[in-house]
Amino acid sequence: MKNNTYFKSALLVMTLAGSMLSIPVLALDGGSDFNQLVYTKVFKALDTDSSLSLSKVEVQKDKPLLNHFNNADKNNDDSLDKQEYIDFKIKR
Ligand SMILES: [Ca+2]
Ligand SMILES: [Ca+2]
Repeated sequence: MKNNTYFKSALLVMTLAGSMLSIPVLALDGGSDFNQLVYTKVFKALDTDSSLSLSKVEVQKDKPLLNHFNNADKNNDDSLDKQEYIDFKIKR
């Protein structure tokens, strides 16, 4: 039962990744509703002051995002709203 083994290891990876606040969706296609859901959760977790946007300070934990902050910030207001964040994550 190859599929079963795959499922178990995928679950393990997701559990590990989730505990590190990484993105546990590497095995899935980009742009799915499920990804949107996960990114929404991570967005809220990163948005420590609940301003519904991410400042550079708030994305310190996400180095790849921090490095591409200016690319992700489409309207150049020095913060990422949820849509900017999700668009950036889904494209990668
Ligand atoms: Ca914020
Ligand atoms: Ca912005």
